[in-house]
Amino acid sequence: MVKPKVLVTRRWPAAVEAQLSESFDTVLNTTDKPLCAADFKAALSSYDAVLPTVTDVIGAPALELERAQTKIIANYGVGYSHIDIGAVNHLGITVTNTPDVLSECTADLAMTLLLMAARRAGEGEREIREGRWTGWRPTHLVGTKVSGKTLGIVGYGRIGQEMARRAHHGFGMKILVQNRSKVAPEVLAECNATQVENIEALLPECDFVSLHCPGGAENRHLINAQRLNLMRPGAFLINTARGEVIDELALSQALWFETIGGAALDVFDGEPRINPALLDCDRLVMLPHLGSATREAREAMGFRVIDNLRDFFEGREPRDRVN
Ligand code: 8YV
Repeated sequence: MVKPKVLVTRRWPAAVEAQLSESFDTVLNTTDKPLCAADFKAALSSYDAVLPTVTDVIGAPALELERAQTKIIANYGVGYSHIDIGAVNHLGITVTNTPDVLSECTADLAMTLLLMAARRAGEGEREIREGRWTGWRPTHLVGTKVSGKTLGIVGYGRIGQEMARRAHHGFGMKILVQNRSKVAPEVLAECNATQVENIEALLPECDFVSLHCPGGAENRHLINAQRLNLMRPGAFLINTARGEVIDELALSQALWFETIGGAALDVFDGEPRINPALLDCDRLVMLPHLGSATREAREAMGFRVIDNLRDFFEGREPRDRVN
């Protein structure tokens, strides 16, 4: 059988690249630079499968094709709001993602951010590195206790549930949930969580709010100035979902005027560009999209892509089809 021709848009863990190359006629983008729309258009006309990441915007310009050679876009990552699913559907292309295998690591990172923001870890680190630490004193960098507080989780999918487990079983936090559909009682019961009607009902009740919903147009600026105003003074906002979910200008103002206690972001609108308004905010922890960045998760994500390709090219329904 002729091996399907597969394009990998960024460098992946070596073990995954090796396995891909064994099973498929694989082309690696050895420059490791994101491809542009024209590159994608060309790729969709010549490869059987294209394997993008979050840095690959596959929108209208790349998809203006009469017909595509590509049969499957197997995304390396769980979020796929960078792919215009409507336009892809017109071309009859299957799209898959990599759920489950990064949930624990992403929740670990969300918990890291929550703790860093509450305990002012970023500020402390900057102080030491900049030679500004003058020694211990009772009033120095006093943060907020995490244990026993209330955590609101927006989006109770796999990652949101992993976050709840860490916060509830590890830190005795009370869990409130906002989710677009009704969460099964037994799923809520695992962390003694309560689902509220909508985000307006959630925000005023929480000491911490962690975002785990999808990105894309439907959730763009879900957290806007009005909703930031509903948060408790002193509350913290954590985002490991997608940058566009937060109106970053409104967040910078809430931080600047101290209407909330702090925030911690792993994702940014238009990343890797950082909105300059955020850079001036001291009570803000920022990480460069590290949610799934562990050796274990990144390898598992790659092998999950391979599973989907095998399913597809061997005539089975791919396990993680999203369209
Ligand atoms: C991935 C992520 O590493 O899977 C996702 O949706 O946000 C990340 O943690 C990244 O998207 C890889 O494409």
